[in-house]
Amino acid sequence: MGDLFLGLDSSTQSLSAVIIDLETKKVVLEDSFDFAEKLPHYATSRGVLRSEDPQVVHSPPEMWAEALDAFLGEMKQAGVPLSQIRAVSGSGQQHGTVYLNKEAQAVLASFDAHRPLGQQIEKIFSRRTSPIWMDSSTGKQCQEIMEALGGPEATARLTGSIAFKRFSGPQIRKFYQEDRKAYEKTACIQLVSSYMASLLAGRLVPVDPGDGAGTNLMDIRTRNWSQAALDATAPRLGAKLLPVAASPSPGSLISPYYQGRFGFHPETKTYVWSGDNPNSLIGVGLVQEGRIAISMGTSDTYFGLMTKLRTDPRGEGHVFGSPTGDYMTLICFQNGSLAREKVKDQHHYDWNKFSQALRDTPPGNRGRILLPYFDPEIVPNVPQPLVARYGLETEDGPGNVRAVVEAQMMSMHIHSRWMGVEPCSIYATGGAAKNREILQVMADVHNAEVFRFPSGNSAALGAALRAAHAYLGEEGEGADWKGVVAGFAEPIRESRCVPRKEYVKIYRELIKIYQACEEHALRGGPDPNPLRESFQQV
Ligand code: ADP
Ligand code: XUL
Repeated sequence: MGDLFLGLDSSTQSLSAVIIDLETKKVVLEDSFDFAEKLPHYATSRGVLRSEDPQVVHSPPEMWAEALDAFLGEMKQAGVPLSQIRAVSGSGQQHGTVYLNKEAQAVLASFDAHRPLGQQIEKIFSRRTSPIWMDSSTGKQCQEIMEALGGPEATARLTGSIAFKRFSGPQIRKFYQEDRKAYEKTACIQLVSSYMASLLAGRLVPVDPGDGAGTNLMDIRTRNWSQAALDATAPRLGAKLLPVAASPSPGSLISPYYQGRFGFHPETKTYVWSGDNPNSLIGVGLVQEGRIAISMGTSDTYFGLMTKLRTDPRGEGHVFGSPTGDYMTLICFQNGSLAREKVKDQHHYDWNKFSQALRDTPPGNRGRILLPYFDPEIVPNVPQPLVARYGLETEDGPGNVRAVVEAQMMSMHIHSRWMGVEPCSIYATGGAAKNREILQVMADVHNAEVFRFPSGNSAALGAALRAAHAYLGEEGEGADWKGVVAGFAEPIRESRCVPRKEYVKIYRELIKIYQACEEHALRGGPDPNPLRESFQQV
């Protein structure tokens, strides 16, 4: 066995790990640790804490730390060769913020290998729970920040996105406004990625520019915090953030805690973590412009690499930093897997029955449309849950299954037009990418070939590849991205789903109808039913 590299992905519902062997180009481990199932004492539902207000969604940061400890413990027990790991990096769900007090620094530096991590970090938080990307309770703060920065367009030009409710800046502003005392007691604000990296390094680790772009606080061009954005967000915020990490950023040694407790080699390097989406870009091998990937995890995201900066004039999409030093574009749809699951569960289906329903119903669903905003939606902006059906009975299981998947694919098509890319092939990843019937709808709606990857864990794989790339760079062996990703981030040829001409034509029409339904339900547009009925008659 050659040099091993570990990539972790601290996501909404679980912590995942991928270990790669760079010499043999093999994935030697792929595993996942489910928060709600393994750590029920945090009383989360699928990793999150909901409140009565559907817009407020948090998670306990202690749970993420306990998961890291318990997961590594499971690996040690199972005989995973942790001592052969040369370097570790990771992915965090983006935008979530962790609030640490002034004790944090000293506690991180003195972890005791004889005691579980969870117990040792109990006292480092100035806020017990972390608002995460599903939280949409900061509409007011978004408006205030954009006003201070000269409007939505100016905000997007400066930070890569207009102010988004889930982004870290608006969330920090809300915390400052609602709990000033706790804000003052906060010595350091971390993102999920930099918090997890800090637990591994045993010191406070900075945010990387890829994830920093998801805060509305970073100047997208200089990749440093923007003083104007900091001032628009909360007083003295700059003093509570470490400077954005340089790219590439030097590694540091893993905390001795992990040697003592799990048998890591004392020279194991840790590298700054990034967001799950920037790492997924690497995990699906998008190190050059021109292709698009769709990740279907808890959220659905549509993304690609971009060499020249371009922002979305409608303000729905984002520009993040790519780990290659370029940019990436991304659009995030909140009602991804959770909406598919909602429909599946409402009709008491399992995934096999869900797939069967897709096989049993005709593409175009005879013009029956579902707007599936079971949760508040990010794109398009839907502040409160809203489920609308056009010509579709609530009880019709197969009809609703097809309608939810078609809605998601058509929405992606409509809201990604600003990117100006008509992809001829799409890389699908995330938990739902294993569902071939979903991928066929994706191919037909987007008129593009769709490929799946051997690993559904593109974010964890991307993190392992980033660790390898950074390590080789530091060891003087030099590493180009194409060489590092070759043999790993390659789609399964046989998974190819080809768009079918007759259905592409149907979807071209249905997309117009879907757009009319969206206009009707969200912006009081004209009744789309006459359009729908004429479609049904063709
Ligand atoms: P995250 O990383 O956001 O936690 P994952 O990428 O691990 O999410 O995806 C998990 C999701 O995959 C589950 O919530 C589930 O809805 C979905 N999933 C699992 N199996 C299937 C399947 N056969 N068909 C469709 N979706 C599936
Ligand atoms: C991206 C986004 C989500 C999270 C959770 O902007 O909000 O994809 O990163 O995975």
